[in-house]
Amino acid sequence: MPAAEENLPPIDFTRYPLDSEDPSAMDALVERCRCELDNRQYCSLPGFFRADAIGDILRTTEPLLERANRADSWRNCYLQREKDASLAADHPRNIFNHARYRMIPADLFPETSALKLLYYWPPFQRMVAAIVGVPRLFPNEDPLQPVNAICYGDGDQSAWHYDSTNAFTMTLMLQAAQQGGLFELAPNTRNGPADEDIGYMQEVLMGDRGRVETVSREPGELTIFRGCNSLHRVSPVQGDRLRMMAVFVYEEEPGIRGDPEVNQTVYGRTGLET
Ligand SMILES: O=C(O)CCC(=O)C(=O)O
Ligand SMILES: [Fe+2]
Repeated sequence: MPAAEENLPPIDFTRYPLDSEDPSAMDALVERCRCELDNRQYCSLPGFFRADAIGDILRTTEPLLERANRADSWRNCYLQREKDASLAADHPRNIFNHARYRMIPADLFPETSALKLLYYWPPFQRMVAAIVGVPRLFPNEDPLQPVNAICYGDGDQSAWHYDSTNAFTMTLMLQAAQQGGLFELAPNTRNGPADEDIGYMQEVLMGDRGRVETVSREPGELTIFRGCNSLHRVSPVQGDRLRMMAVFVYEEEPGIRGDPEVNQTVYGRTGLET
């Protein structure tokens, strides 16, 4: 590999020519993804990372797990853990689901990790900005939040939830579970925190599958989704193989750091000590 290429993220450039000098090389792909994101609230880029690179990432990520925080709680879709007695028992605010997984924060990954190479690579930031329709994206500057791996073992799952702070979320599948661990999404269960479709949300939270979509996830596949207005979850994992997913968060302005209290809940530490 030529020296100049050594520090590029291991994208399959034949399929996704982010390295091209032709500025129109990505146009068709960006357009397809924009339409998918608008219509379904998610878009997928299968085989985005080369298969050989995924093996290396798994080998270097698994040992970090022993230092990862384990979440294990019952929560509603707003990530709250207490009921609101003033509302009906079947109000979404009072419907609780079990969440259990481990989260590897950004500061445990070396700077040379392929996940960080991708996250900090300007052509990737430009591609994502074009897909989500904003002029520019910036890395999150929290020590813990920008690049994570979320890992689910046998019996682990996430609870139906909204991603409250960001307009979109990006994930890269590293390893699928033997069984289960499906990424499920109910498109447009709300238009925003003040405009929720309570009936539709109740339907999803109480197990009706009618409007729920299962999003295909193959190792190396990148997915961009609007988790802020579409309930989503990871179904229970079965079997010994860990389901491992990289999660990336970009910001629309520079200098954004996380809330230390949120960090304490998610990672078991504030991030202020690093
Ligand atoms: O693990 C996944 O596929 C999705 C995780 C998730 O819900 C999120 O990162 O917001
Ligand atoms: Fe989420």
